[in-house]
Amino acid sequence: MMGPTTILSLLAVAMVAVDGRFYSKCDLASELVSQHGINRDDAPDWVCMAFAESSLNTAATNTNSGGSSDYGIFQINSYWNCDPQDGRKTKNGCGHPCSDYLNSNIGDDVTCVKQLLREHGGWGFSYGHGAQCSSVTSSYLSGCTY
Ligand SMILES: [Ca+2]
Repeated sequence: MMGPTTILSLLAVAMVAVDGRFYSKCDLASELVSQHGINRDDAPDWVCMAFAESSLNTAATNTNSGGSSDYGIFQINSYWNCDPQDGRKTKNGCGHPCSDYLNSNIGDDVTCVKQLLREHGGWGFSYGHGAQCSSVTSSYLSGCTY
């Protein structure tokens, strides 16, 4: 059942999607493998993580309790991994303005997540992956061609 609160939050997500794009699971898997060098065997983890973090919306933003924000399809964090360009000094580990992680080109987003995977030795940096994807298998993308 979708109550009024659910419908309002869906509208809120839709309104910030103006310059972004909603992927399907299959489209994202296909693009990751064919254009961004992701191993086919790793595609379920990537797509599940993105779905958990953003519902596959490249324009998704969320504010964290500590005051930082998360950006885009992989919810890249403004304190650690991008520059919010609002005067705050941040670590900006991936070296991009956070706004680069809200558009429909996910190439730079993928590059940042690849860097995080190397630095952390796996998906431990992603709350969404830990919560929903730790036992994901290829069946997550059954029916997809990728
Ligand atoms: Ca981007």
